[in-house]
Amino acid sequence: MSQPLILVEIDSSVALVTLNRPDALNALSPEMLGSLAETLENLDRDESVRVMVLSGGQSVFAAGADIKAMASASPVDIYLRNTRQLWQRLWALDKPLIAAVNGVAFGGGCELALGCDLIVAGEGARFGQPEIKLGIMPGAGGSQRLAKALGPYRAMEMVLTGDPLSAPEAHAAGLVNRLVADDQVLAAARELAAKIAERPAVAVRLARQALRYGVEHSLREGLEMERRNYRLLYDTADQKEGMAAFIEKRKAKFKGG
Ligand code: DAK
Repeated sequence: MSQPLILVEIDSSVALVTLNRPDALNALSPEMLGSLAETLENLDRDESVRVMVLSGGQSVFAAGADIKAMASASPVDIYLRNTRQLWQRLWALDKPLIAAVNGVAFGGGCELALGCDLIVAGEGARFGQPEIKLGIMPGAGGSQRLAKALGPYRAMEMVLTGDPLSAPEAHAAGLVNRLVADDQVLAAARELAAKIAERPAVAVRLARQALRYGVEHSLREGLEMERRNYRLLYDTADQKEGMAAFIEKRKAKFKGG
C-alpha cells in the first residue's frame, strides 16, 4: 500500500501536518497539493483544533513544485491543471498556520512557507526561489510575498539569481520568527502554537484575518477591516472574561467563544 502524502497528528488543540514524500524531497505534485489543501481545510473546520503546524519532516521542508510533472507541460496543461486554485485554498484558511522548516524550502516550498502566518526554522534551513534556473519564475506568490517580506531589492536578487537565503540570513531579514537548532524546530513550533492556542480563539482568528488582509490591500481597506473585527470581538464571552479577569486581578479562563 502506498504511503499517505500528508500525515496528521493532533495534540491538545495543535495539529501537526507533515508533508510525506521524502524520496522526492517533498516535491509538491498536484496530488500532494490537493491532499494538503483538503487536510488543512478539514482541520480549519475542526473545532478541537486552534493552530496548525506545517512541517516537511526533519531534513527537508519542500524542494518546490514537482519539476518532473511540469517539464513537458503546455500552457493549456498548466491551465487545466489549475494548481493556482489549490494554492488559493491554502491562502484562504482561517486559523493560524505555522511553518516548521528544516532543510530546503525552495520554489513552491518557499512559497508554501511564505503563505503561512509564522515561520520557525532550523539553523540549516534555506529559503530560495530557484525557478529562474529552470527558465520559469515564481508562480505561487513568491515574487509578491518575498518583496513584501524582505523589501523589493533583496527579493529581486533572490528571484533573478535563484540564490537562496540561509536561515540566519532569513531570520535577520525578518522572514523567520524563531531560529533554532535543527533538532528543535518542531518543539519550537509546537511551543509557539500552544501559546497562540491558549489565547481567545475568536480574537486570534479576527486579528490574524485583519493582518493578512492588510498585507494584500490598501491601508484604508485594512483599517476598515480592523475596525469591523475589533467591534465584533465585543460580542464574545472571551472579551468579557479577559477584561473582567484583568480588573479582578485573576487569570482569565477563556472558552474560545
Ligand atoms: N521536483 C521533482 N523532484 C525533485 C525536486 C523537484 N522540485 N527536487 C528534488 N527532487 C528529487 C530529485 O529528482 C531526486 O530524485 P531521484 O533522482 O532520486 O529520483 C530526489 O528528489 C533527491 O534530490 P537530489 O538528488 O537532487 O538531492 P540533493 O540533496 O543533491 O539536492 C536540491 C537537493 C534541493 C538542491 C535539489 O534537489 C534541487 O535543486 N531541487 C530542485 C529545486 C527547484 O528548482 N525547485 C523549484 C521547482 S519549480 C505554480 C505554483 C508554483 C510553482 C509553479 C507554478 N502555479 C500555481 C501555476 C512552483 C514551481 C517550482 O517550485
